[in-house]
Amino acid sequence: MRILIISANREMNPDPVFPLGAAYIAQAAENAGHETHIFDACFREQPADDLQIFLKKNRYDLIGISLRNVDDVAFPQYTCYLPYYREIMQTVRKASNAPVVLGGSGFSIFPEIFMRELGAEYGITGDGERAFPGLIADIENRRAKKGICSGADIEITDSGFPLRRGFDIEKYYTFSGCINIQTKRGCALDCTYCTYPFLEGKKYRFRSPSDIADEILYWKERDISHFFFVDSTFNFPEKFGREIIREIINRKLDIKWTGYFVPKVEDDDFIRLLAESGCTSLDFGTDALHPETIRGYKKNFSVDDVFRAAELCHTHNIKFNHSLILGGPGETFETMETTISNAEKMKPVSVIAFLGVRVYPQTAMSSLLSAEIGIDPVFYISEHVKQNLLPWLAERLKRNYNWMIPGLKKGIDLRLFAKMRNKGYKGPLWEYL
Ligand code: B12
Ligand code: SF4
Repeated sequence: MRILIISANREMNPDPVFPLGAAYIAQAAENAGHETHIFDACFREQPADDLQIFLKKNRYDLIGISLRNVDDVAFPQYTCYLPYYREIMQTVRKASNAPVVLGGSGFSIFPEIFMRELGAEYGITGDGERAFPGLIADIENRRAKKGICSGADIEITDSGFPLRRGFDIEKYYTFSGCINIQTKRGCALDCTYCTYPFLEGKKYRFRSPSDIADEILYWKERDISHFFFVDSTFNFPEKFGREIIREIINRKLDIKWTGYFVPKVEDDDFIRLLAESGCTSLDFGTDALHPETIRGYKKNFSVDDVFRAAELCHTHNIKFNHSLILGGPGETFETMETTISNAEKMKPVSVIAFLGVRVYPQTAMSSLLSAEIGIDPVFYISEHVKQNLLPWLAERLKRNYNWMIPGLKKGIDLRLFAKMRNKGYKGPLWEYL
């Protein structure tokens, strides 16, 4: 079959992100013997117009659309991407008769609503590598059932890696400052607001460290040396994180890298090894720094753990960012003040603070809301701070120049970010604050 994969995402904040999921399924379709093409909307000014022209020139038997994001989770000034996805879908319908398959993390969170809103023939939730070629085979054999099917959690031990043909790697490397790599899937933890255990499963599925190192080497041979490990938490379980670090060190890969980390470190040696392997910064999923607020989110660390992790980072010269959620369940101005002042004491390079919790249907937090949770985002904000949250934060953080608040556009200057990338800055831009 002639297959087209459309990667619809065009979000540029904090960086344009290479569409790893779309690349995985394109590779899977190619491996199954199908002629696979890519339409990537990311850097296009007029993606719908370009798509129309593209589809008029090329005929496809099946079109897959990858929906990574639903919205930007940025209260109060949020963006919901559904109207744009509708435009893409309408363009596909106008210019092609091919049936459409939807997939991606955004789709997997709201499959029924996306199917209804976009009117696709098929949808696949979860992993696409096996389910997508399976569906193509069923369509070829005329036994495919319309509607949503689940891509059951596949084994990824030695699944290999996508070669990402058809994407503008150079542009992604310039403007996102890295190439992204996934080392495992799953999160066994249970934070009350988080979709990751639902999206990737609660059971860890690990790639082999040598397969990961082979992927790094593949890119190194193409002059790419900065990486982002997209795992939900790179250091949990820490033992697997160590195996990857050792592989990077033993094979002398000589890279720079970053990723998401739980702010809890077993021992000093781990941070030392991280630095030795080329890790330049850790993005801590801290959320809060008041004991009760942390407990409320069911995090697996204490405030003391975070202080210790921060101290070790300073000792080994590794930069770190705290990602925080301000205004969640039980939050008061007092708990928020504790979180902010504790964060300040740790001297992070930067802090990214989200306001309120974007609630998802599959999470424990959804039971706290009576409103319907849909694609247009619903944010939970504690009753104790609802009234004065924005003026209070504006005053409290007015001199915190290294704090970014996506929902207030504080610290976000996309033109400056693009200029920095043009000048060759690599890694997360917050590292340079
Ligand atoms: C790593 C990550 C980031 C990193 C990315 C770094 C990098 N250089 O890659 C950073 C920090 C930059 C980031 C930023 C943001 N992120 Co983010 N991110 C993730 C995370 C943890 C992993 C994404 C990933 O690479 N997965 C690995 C790939 C292989 O998996 P996948 O994309 O899901 O693809 C599989 C399936 O979905 C499926 N599939 C994919 N496409 C298709 C298509 C078809 C047709 C089919 C059949 C199947 C299919 O098959 C694939 C292989 O199995 C996810 C959460 C998660 N666990 O998924 C959030 C997630 C994608 N992010 C999310 C959001 C919101 C954002 C931001 C908007 C937040 C913000 N305001 O800053 C920005 C947007 C950035 C952008 N430009 O788009 C949300 C999206 C949901 C939503 N509410 O919209 C997620 C799901 C987290 C969440 N809150 O639940 N993110
Ligand atoms: S917030 Fe992080 S540690 Fe908690 S469930 Fe989500 S991915 Fe796992």
